Amino acid sequence: MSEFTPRYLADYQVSAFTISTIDLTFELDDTATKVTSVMSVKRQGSHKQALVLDGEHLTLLSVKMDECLLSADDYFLSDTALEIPTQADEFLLTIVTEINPQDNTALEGLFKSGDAFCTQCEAEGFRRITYYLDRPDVMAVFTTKVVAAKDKYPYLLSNGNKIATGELGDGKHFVQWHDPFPKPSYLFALVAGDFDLLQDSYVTSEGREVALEIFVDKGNLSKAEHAMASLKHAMAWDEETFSLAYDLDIYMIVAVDFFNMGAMENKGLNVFNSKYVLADTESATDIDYFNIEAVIAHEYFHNWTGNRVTCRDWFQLSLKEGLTVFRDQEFSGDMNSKTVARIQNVRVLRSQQFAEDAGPMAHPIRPEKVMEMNNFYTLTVYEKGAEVIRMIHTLLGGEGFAKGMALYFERFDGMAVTCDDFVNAMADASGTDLSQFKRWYSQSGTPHLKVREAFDPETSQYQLTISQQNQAGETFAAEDCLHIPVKIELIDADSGIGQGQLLELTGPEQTWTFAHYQAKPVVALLGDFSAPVKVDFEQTDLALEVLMLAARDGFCRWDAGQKLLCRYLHKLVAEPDYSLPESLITIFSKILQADSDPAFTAEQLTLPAFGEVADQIHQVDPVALVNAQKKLKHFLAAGLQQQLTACYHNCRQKTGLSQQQAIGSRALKNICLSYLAVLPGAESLVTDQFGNAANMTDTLAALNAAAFNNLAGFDSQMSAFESKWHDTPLVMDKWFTIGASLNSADIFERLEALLKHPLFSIKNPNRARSLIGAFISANPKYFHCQTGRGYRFLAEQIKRLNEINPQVASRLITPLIQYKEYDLTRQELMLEQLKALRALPQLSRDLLEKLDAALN
Ligand code: 0A1
Ligand code: ZN
Repeated sequence: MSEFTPRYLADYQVSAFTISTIDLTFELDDTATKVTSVMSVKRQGSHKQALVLDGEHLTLLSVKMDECLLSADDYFLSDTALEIPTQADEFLLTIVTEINPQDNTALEGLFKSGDAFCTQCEAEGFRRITYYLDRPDVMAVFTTKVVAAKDKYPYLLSNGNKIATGELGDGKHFVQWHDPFPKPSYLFALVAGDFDLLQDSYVTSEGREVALEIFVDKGNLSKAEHAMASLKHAMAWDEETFSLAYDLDIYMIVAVDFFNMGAMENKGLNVFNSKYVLADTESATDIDYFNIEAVIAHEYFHNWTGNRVTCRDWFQLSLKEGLTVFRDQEFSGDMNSKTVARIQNVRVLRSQQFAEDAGPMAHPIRPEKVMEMNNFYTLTVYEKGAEVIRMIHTLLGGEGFAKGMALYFERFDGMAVTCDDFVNAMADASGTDLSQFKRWYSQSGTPHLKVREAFDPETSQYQLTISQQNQAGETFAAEDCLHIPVKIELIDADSGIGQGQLLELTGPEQTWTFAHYQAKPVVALLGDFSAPVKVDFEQTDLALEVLMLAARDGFCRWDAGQKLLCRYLHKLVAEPDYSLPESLITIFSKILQADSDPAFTAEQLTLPAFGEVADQIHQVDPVALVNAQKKLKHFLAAGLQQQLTACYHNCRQKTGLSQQQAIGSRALKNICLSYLAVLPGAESLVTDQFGNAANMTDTLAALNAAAFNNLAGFDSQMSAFESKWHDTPLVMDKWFTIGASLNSADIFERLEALLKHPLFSIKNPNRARSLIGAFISANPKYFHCQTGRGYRFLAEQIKRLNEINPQVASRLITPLIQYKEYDLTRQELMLEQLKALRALPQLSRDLLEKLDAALN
């Protein structure tokens, strides 16, 4: 079947036709929306090819070329295309289609989120609205008229500026919008509904007054304030950092409850998962606040990196995503603690992206082969893509990078371009040779650095040797060395004073010599995590302890502690009775005493994630790893009990803190609680915090501690929580998540009961993820249980989702396709489920691509 054949980057060809304008009219109806599209089409170059428009799940009502109505004999219609074998070079094409938003549970194209109509067109959703050249390098000026009943849909929104409104008969009204910026179809959006509206305005550095509008479900107005403040911060930051100002007179954000992803950057009309808009201190955690600020900024930054300059084809997705993630990370670092924000990025890479890069769906940040584009909105394209941009920033310096950005916009504003175009602009503007660096776009698999050191007291010379090992790929040979920036710091063993330096590793192995050291210095490697690599370097416990306290680079201080903890987790996995050294207590006691930022101390005390350690151990027994984590946690909790208790109460009593300080203090308090809760007699502490919590961060910390340790108060706390938050969907998502992560042998009966809960709906992606996603990621002990019941549970839910929402199904299958990470028993149990899924009739393209990659 043609829709199931892969596409290759190497086959890219410019479009045979262009569309310069499209005039759309939507007559909205739950089950039969009529879409009329009038397009100016022009042949591009001299050829005789037919016009082939993309279209899926559409009912074609009519096709007109200029004034001539076509009959079914004049075109070919298939499940995926409308082919018009015309010889005309330039014409007006009018197409009328009918679509069914109500039944659109895939949430691509036009769908219903509760009572509102809403669209999602990236990557290839526009073809579910009308027949079109649905590819990012076809850019048109859109005019959109929306017609609907006025009482149910008082707000009718689309991209650009409002140009006309009016009343029609039958209680209907219309609004017409015009977006002056030519754009690809994936940036088209339409929303219709009844909302509360938060309004504000912003005057840009160019003097443009921009109306800022956030639309939320009725009753949620006060929960949009943080999003609005974040938007204004993002607008100011982009002006200050990159001299980029907003370009329309209105910027709208709509929060919806049904959404597959985080948010979407449609020109002038962002559509957001309500999770990334709504917050107040009672119902949202500090992490929610951080994420809202980051996602609001991410979508706003796309206006330049994505919309003004877009992607030539979908293989170039990282052109906009890697760059925009880098920009939002920098913004978050500036708005919060830079080091803590960086640590969070690295945790995501190590615990999830590395596994993706080691699994069957591994791909370069610029993929070369794609079957279903929605499968490539990945941690690799986004997060590793951002690391690649960060390395350019490191190599060029902030000023060089800013010059590169300026040249990029000077050359490509209004165009659809490639990753190479971006790197060339960076190279040309800064006079840096980035030709070798470009290989990062073609390689997959996490590069390995091997590090050796030597010290000669005679000559006072210290030598550092670094080699690189990379995996071969389609267009990348293992011998093709990468250009890797390695930030180091050499700490004088006597004085504790450090010297920083940037090394550029370009060959298979290089040695650097440093003179004038009386004693062997301690090296802090990969400052600020200067490259997305794994490092094999056997530093002693003592060296790591020096780094934990003395490295100037905050990331390195944190990383040394994580390495130490990983080392002992590995030992415990191999030998469950291994007795842990007292030195661990001594060093973490010093960490607790150090006068650091509490948010940073909390990070230092957080154990490496399950996924991160699993990725480091060949064919790990997952339950042995869970037990190792538990043992290490008990050991530290028991050894540090007094200090943790004092620190906990100290944080709890603090008053008069700034918002930032309060967030840090809560983080530290709650990590202390998570340790103390594993000790006997901890119930009262958890119950007390649950009962007295003044915000959602503290409430959830208590509930999580109760769930993790299966404490006696858990069920009554969950009931109290449910009664209080029954009507607040985003908070009930948290409730389902905690229910699914309970450490209790009857978890499977509980999961079945949660699936039947009146508030559970598998059709809502947030809700599906809050239960199924939480179980597979936050409950490794039972997900990986020996009976295979966890895998069976997941496979059953994927089977249901395959027909309802293939994108959600495809994301949830991740741990199963990464089966090679685990021991042979688990591998077999996972394979059994993968094979059963592969045999399903009506398998979606999304799942099929992943299953074939995993099983072949
Ligand atoms: N461009 C959006 C992400 C996004 C991608 C696909 C979607 O639907 C299939 C929705 C959103 C972003 O980077 O925020
Ligand atoms: Zn994005």
